[in-house]
Amino acid sequence: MKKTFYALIIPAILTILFTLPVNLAFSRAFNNDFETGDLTDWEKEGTAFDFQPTWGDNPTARGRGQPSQHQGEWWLGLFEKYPGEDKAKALGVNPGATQGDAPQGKLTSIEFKIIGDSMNFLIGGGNHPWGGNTPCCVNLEINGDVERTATGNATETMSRKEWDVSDLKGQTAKLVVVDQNGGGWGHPNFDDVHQADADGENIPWDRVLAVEAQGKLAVSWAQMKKYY
Ligand SMILES: [Ca+2]
Ligand SMILES: [Ca+2]
Repeated sequence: MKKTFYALIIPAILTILFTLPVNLAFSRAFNNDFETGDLTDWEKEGTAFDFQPTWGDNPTARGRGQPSQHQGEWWLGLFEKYPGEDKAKALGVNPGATQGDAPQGKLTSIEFKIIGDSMNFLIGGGNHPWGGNTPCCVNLEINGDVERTATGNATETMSRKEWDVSDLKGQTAKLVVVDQNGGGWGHPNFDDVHQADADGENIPWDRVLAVEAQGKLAVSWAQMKKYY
């Protein structure tokens, strides 16, 4: 009787021990909306993202007359320089502070599998398309190729745009926020990106990343070590 008990219980415990941490690790969410208040899951280059994400409706705080219409509390507003009360205090800046258009750089997300039919996101800022000399945009990259791209419409106010990605299903992609423009309206705004199913329902990111985990690692070891 005792032998049977151990024969059953030990493999069960081992199974739980070996599968649980893996499932926990891969069922985490993606910082798709910057509500961590930092750039977790994203890698920055250049200086444009040094004070991102930005907190609250900073364009309104500076009297711009173009409310950001961001999701939650945090978003990428590359003209702004208000990275929340604590960081702003340390920087000696007040609500409404700006860094302007001059800084440039790019921000690249972790990789994820495309499992939805579409992707949607909030975008604003400059209208300098990819392919021009000084782009300011958000790109969907697969194997280094830009498969989809979007820009703002020369207003700080973000609106929701959508890409049809049904033909890209099963591929591994990443998002890249590009600021290669130091002139007028030389900044993108971005927030709250999702994949959606054929009915237009957003797919939770933990499900997207879990699918990725069955094939290859959703994040690099360097990123894993950073978050766990
Ligand atoms: Ca947000
Ligand atoms: Ca810029």
